[in-house]
Amino acid sequence: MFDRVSDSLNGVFKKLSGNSAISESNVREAMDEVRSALLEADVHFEVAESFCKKIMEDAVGREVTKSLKPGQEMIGIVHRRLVELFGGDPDAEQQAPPPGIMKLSPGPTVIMMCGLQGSGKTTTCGKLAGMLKKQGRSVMLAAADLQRPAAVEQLETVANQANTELSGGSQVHFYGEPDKCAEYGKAVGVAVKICQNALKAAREKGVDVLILDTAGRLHVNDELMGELRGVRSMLQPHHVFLVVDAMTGQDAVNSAKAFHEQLAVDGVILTKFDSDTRGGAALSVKEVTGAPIRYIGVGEKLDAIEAFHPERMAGRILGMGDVVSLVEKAQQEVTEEDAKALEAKMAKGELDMNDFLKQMKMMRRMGSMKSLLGMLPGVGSAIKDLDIDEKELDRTEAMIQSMTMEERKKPGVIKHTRKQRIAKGSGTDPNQVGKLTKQFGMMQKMMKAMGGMGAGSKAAMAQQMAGAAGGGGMGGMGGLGALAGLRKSGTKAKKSGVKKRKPKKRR
Ligand SMILES: Nc1nc2c(ncn2[C@@H]2O[C@H](COP(=O)(O)OP(=O)(O)O)[C@@H](O)[C@H]2O)c(=O)[nH]1
Ligand SMILES: [Mg+2]
Repeated sequence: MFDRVSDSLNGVFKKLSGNSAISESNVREAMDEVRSALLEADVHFEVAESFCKKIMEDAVGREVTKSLKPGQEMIGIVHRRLVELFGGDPDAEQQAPPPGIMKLSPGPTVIMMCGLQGSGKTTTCGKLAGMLKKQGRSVMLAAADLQRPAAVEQLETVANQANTELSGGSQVHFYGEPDKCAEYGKAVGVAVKICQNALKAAREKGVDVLILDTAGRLHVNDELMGELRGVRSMLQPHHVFLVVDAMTGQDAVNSAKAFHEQLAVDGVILTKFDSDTRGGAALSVKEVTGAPIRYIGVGEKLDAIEAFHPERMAGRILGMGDVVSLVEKAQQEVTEEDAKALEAKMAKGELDMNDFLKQMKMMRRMGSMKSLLGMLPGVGSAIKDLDIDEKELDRTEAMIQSMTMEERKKPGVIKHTRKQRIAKGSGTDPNQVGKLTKQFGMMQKMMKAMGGMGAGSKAAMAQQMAGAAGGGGMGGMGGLGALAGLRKSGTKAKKSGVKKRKPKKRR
């Protein structure tokens, strides 16, 4: 998402490192470059302008701390301003956790979703429902988009998917009146009526959270805004979330402004963050609309949603990685005992293909290999052009699954005829099976060596291995080693992964 902005900022820091102090002329030159990079990333021009101006003011005339190079000093300054740009507090000792969704008793907490057509409202309803379900809260999704019966059906499908695909105790209910679509556009207030009926149903069922999936249009217009204002004033939702497609850049920001003026939204959910866009919307939306980003959508699947942390995002842009998020993801998947057992096995070089298969499945539930590796400090930029083939992982899984338990424990015993059978069973060829067992042997040795290493060198090793895996082979196997230790070193990473920079007084 922020590749180009990241590159340009890092280029500036590198250049500045050659100087003994930060002078007005070299900062001015640097800021010209940063400004162009931001504009090129489709950042709103006023935002780019004020961002660079603030950094100039922070930097000029500041004596470089003895232990820091001017480049490093500048990273600190830019990091603070990025945190601020995303709506965080750069002076806070510890960042406040992102505000969650209100808990009311008796419920329900009412959430109204709004946004342009295709921005991802319906999908995001399902993602929020899944997130709440994980927290043990019951949810009702209500179809208040009556433009087409298909839109009502889509929400019902999403609610069913959230129930079947996502783990967690509570249920996701659905409320819809598809037959009312015929009245839409003729009678005023059909959508409002349905929302009221849904609220009644939600109260009767005693659900904790009611989410209203409202209609969108291709562009902001009075009719739509009138309808949405009606829903807002009659239902008095506790949260109004605006869903914004990150791919639409400045247009998205302009429409967000219009929505916010009419509906006073309390947060933006930026979708399609996984796409290859330039990041302009993400960098401008808070400054232009005043509404902070609360969640980001990172894929089409229902579990592809993350809470937005300004400080962590700033860290990702500056190539500092986001170890904290990675640790949190790992902690959701691995228990403490599992992690300990695994680490002991790894240190002894006893990790077998069964453990490997389990870990690989766990990791793949956390996200794509590239997105995970990108969260390690310094790795993101190193692998950004790398094409990590997720299908390679499918093949690896299939090959291991075609092996007997004995073979998984000691891949060395696999001889030629068995290789052929495994290849047949997994739709691969014997050479690939041979390559897998050979590489696995190598990895076992490497893991043994890694047992005694610190976290820093593990990350460096993971980076190296990711590079090696890029050409195919075991595609990203290297990341596993580094990830396995995360659970245990979680607290440590929290302290050292994303550094807090104290504000320094200007002279
Ligand atoms: N890659 C990606 N696609 C998304 C994301 N959120 C939504 N989409 C896709 O965007 C399209 C429109 O989504 P939908 O929920 O129907 O939008 P709505 O018209 O606002 O309700 C669908 O194809 C979704 O799968 C996301 O975070 N990442
Ligand atoms: Mg929809």
